[in-house]
Amino acid sequence: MSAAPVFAAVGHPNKGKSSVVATLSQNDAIAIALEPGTTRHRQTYPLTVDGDTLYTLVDTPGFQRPRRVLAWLEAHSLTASDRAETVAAFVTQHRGHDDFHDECELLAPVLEGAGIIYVVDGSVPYSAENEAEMTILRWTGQPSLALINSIGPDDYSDTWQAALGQFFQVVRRFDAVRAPFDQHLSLLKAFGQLEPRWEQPLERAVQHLQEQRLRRSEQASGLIATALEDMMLWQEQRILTATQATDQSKDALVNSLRERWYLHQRQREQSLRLTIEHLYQHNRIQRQEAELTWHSDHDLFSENSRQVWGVSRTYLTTAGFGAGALGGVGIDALTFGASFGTGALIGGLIGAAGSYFYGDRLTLSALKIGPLRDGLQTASFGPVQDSQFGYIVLGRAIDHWWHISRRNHAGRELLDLAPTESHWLEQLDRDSRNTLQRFFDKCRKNNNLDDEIRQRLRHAIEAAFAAYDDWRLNSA
Ligand SMILES: Nc1nc2c(ncn2[C@@H]2O[C@H](COP(=O)(O)OP(=O)(O)O)[C@@H](O)[C@H]2O)c(=O)[nH]1
Ligand SMILES: [Mg+2]
Repeated sequence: MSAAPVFAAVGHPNKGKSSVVATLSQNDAIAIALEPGTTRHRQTYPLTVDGDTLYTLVDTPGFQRPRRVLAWLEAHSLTASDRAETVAAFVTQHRGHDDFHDECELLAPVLEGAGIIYVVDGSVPYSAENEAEMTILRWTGQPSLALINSIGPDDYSDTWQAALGQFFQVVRRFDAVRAPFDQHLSLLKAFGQLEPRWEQPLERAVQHLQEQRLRRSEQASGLIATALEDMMLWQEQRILTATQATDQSKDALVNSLRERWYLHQRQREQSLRLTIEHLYQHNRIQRQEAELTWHSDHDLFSENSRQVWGVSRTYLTTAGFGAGALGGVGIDALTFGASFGTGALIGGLIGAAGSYFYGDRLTLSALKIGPLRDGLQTASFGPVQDSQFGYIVLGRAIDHWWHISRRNHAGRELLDLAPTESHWLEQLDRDSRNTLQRFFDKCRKNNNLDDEIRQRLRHAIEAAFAAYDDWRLNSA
């Protein structure tokens, strides 16, 4: 089998080279900075699936003095056939010199056989410096493609396209921050077409990446199902001494258990999020984006969360109960949108607005105080009696998964939570909705959950992933 291909991202400083490398190698540890010159030495980032390196990306410093390099090359080349050797001679002669440090760093991997990914910023005009860079790269004779990554609002990509087309066999627009997964795969396929010895390893890479993506979404549905079960069944418990049990008023005890119940649920949701982020190799989201922690408006128990992810009372009392739930009206008549009227599923249309904290309106099963044993008593509180809570947890979990699974590793943007006119559940098939409702019901009654309902829940969540995706695309 051929060795895994190596690609070097090269170009001007500050045009998105490191961003392209981060995205294609699924590595969010790569330095991406506002200041040019963040990358002083080349760095190698392998993309590994199941311990198998599929390809390697090399991040390089940008060209500093391309026209002087080209002048040297032209002065030292005798014929067209010695050009690659001339570039190699340049690097040998200038290695260790301060003047051409960056050029040597970026040319070395190419001379060692790396494919070239030339990254330009389509939002600034093409310049003579670029022409020198492209000429130098062409002289290396290595397979190459050019990516137009637009950083700013202006668009010069048409002139770029024309200019790049004269130097590179393949020219693509590629937004390092937003390019969807399919575009990553399509870049790999394009490289496979450029270089016969890479065709087979890159086909394999595409296949592995597709399998990995499927596997990850299956794992994600399992993680969400487990978290949902934990959170719906959670009982807060406290051991009381006989004196505590008599001294403390029941209200105070309930309040303190309730506070602890909120805290536990927030932490459980947080740990689910971290696990999902790590599953997709996003290890630094919390640190890079402190604002992202879903405080205030985005808290699990905020009114805002209830409005976006909760469901209407009508939905709660009908879904999952089958025909006849509404006094003879068959469930089939309850085609959402049509019978309920637009937005009837949206929890926000029903219930009080204005209160910031929604959590105190959740019903939890009554406080239970166990029998006195050895001077101790167990007080327990929960589980939650409102299925509404389950819909909020689920909606938030799927929304988070959706952002993370589509997030490029160059992404440094906040995760948004845009308000919409319709509820995502409207896109979910009836069976899956039914399963969800049945699951929440069983949790509420603290019935034994068996493997069958767990299995069904996982399938429902997988269906919900797809439904959610449709909803996002349609409401964008
Ligand atoms: N909006 C946007 N910004 C980008 C994109 N690619 C890079 N940037 C920003 O441009 C700057 C330079 O990117 P970087 O990858 O470090 O460039 P390098 O110096 O060529 O490695 C950083 O501030 C990036 O966040 C992109 O596709 N869209
Ligand atoms: Mg860089």
